[in-house]
Amino acid sequence: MKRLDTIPKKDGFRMPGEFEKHAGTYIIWPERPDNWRLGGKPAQKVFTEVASVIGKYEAVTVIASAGQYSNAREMLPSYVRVVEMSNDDSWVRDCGATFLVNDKGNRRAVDWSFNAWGGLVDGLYFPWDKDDKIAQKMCEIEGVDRYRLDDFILEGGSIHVDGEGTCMVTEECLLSEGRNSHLTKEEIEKVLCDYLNCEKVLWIPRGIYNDETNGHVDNMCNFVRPGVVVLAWTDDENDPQYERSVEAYEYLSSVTDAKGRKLEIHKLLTPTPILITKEESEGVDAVDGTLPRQEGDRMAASYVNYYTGNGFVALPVFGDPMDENAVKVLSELYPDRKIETIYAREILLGGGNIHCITQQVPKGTDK
Ligand code: KQY
Repeated sequence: MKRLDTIPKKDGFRMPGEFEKHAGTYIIWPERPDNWRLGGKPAQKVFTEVASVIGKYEAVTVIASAGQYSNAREMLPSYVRVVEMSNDDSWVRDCGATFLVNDKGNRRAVDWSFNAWGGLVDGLYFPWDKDDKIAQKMCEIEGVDRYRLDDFILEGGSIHVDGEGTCMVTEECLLSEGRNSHLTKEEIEKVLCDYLNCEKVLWIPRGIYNDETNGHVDNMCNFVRPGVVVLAWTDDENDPQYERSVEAYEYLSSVTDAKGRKLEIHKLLTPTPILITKEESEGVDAVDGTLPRQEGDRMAASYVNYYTGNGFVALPVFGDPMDENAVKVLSELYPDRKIETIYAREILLGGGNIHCITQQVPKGTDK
């Protein structure tokens, strides 16, 4: 498949909203022992559940390393496709391709540069070269040409779009030192608008407290549909999350989207703070250059990190009293989709959640 040197916006390609129809989704099988406890065994069970649930609604492809291919194939149901591909970790939202469509239903993709959330400044592991190749390989499998940006670092979890010209990001992440500090905010905005085909970028100040991705928007805020967002929220003024949510709410209340609409904002209460236990911490290998997992560290837990698929929402839950509220809020916001809950503490312990481990491929005219 070809590498393209033109601009998606000029070529008539746009990133669709995640709530638009999918051809399928990708997941990468977890195994690295310095991020996933006990060599990834508990996480593999939960990834299997995520793939199995999503696979009931849309085609799922799981990427597994050569060493894990047989194990993944054995654990996953036969309706999930497993392909062998080298990787550094399992966050396909971030290192995978960002797929685009045009009005005819043709598809292309953006292949951003990936540096493990901050490179040598504050990245989470080193090296990341295998992950940086994942998007290209996904494009080969899907048969789509790609726009490769060698000089622009971006993770898929740091953007959300409404498919109608609006992109949403956080300043904390997109302006972080380890990504594109050679560019101004205006220059970054231009790249986003050119490559996602947007007219307006909404800059939420910060994401979830203690989020090791420098505050990815996909843990903080999401488009339910154009003009409607959900925002992670706490009413506890003593929680460091409080001022982050309040400033985001005030910002989102003060702006309009690309179509000039005021946003309808729905608050999604976060779970009670989730801390790493001694046992969980002891299961993770300590490796120089990888973020350690220490007992008592607070994880960046949020219900906003859900995946929106064909006819369903895959929602992480934590065995917390707030789980029920999240199901209720999302059931009302998505009357036509089934809310599928998955107990996702093991994914959270790796530093993200269901949205971070999935990457949708939009439906085209060919698939
Ligand atoms: O939240 C994400 N999008 C990914 C988190 C990566 C964590 C790596 N340890």
